[in-house]
Amino acid sequence: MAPILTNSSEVNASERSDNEENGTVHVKNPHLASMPEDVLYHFDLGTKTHNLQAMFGDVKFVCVGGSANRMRGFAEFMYTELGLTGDGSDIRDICAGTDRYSMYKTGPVLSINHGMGVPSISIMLHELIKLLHHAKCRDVTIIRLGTSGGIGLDPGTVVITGTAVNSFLQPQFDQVVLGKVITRSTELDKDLAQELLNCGREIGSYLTIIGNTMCTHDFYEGQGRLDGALCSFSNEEKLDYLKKAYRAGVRNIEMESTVFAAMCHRCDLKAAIVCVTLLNRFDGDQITSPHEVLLEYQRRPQKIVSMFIKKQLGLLK
Ligand code: R2B
Ligand code: URA
Repeated sequence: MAPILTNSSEVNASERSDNEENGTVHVKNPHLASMPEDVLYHFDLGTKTHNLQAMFGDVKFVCVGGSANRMRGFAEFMYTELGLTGDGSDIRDICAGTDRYSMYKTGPVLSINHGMGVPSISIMLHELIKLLHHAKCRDVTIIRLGTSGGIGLDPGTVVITGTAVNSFLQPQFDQVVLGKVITRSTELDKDLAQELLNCGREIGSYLTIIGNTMCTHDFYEGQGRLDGALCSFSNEEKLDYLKKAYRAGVRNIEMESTVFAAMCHRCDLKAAIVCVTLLNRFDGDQITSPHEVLLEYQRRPQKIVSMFIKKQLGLLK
């Protein structure tokens, strides 16, 4: 059995309190400080080629989500929500030099897409956290806005993650490093989750709850679907698994929450996950709602996050 390093073995107490005091984004990598240049390859940005502090130093909210189009739509939405004037032509893809990720900045809000699954979001987060660090950003809140499969909930319900758990229902993210497993905590900011819940309740036109979120490494077999190209289990076994997850407080399933929570926690970033459910997995596996309905569902987390940001900026009571 591979040795397990726990999160606490990585954390040095003085390092943590330091970060909490000045609010800057700290990378937890001793090698970075001695690098003459840092190329953020998948963003097509770098410390020598770009003045990251001038470009991003005022960022306070980072919103991430899977699809590039959805995150562009969110940036356009925030542009009007924040009352930014102009023709919107300054909403341009900062990462236009690469087709890996798209990034938009509207005032203090950065919107970035992360693709599907743990490896894709993890690469994005490494470069994003370094970017925030190089740009000397302070007091940053990061929120993932996503889609998910619901468990025992009507489609369209918004789930704010209480705890992100893995497929074994454990509140941890296991990263293989140099052939060994490092286990990291998936703790999220409880106050932030509550504030987002309050925004959802204030909007009131759909149900918003706090529940646990299960993160899997596959959309089909990994989420207990019977409709993939491969399936090795019965409908009864599938339902047993989903019921077990439900009893453990899991209310939705997606594919990025554990690594998102773990990396943000390790770097002292205040983080939350707000996902809409597209279907109730007790009722089926296929997503059959019309396109327009799904688009409206996907705007629900955006409205909650927008209200939260506006309240934080004093634009709303
Ligand atoms: C939710 O939706 C995607 C799969 O359809 C995945 O990125 C996720 O977490
Ligand atoms: N995204 C997922 O990961 N699972 C679903 O069931 C729906 C969206």
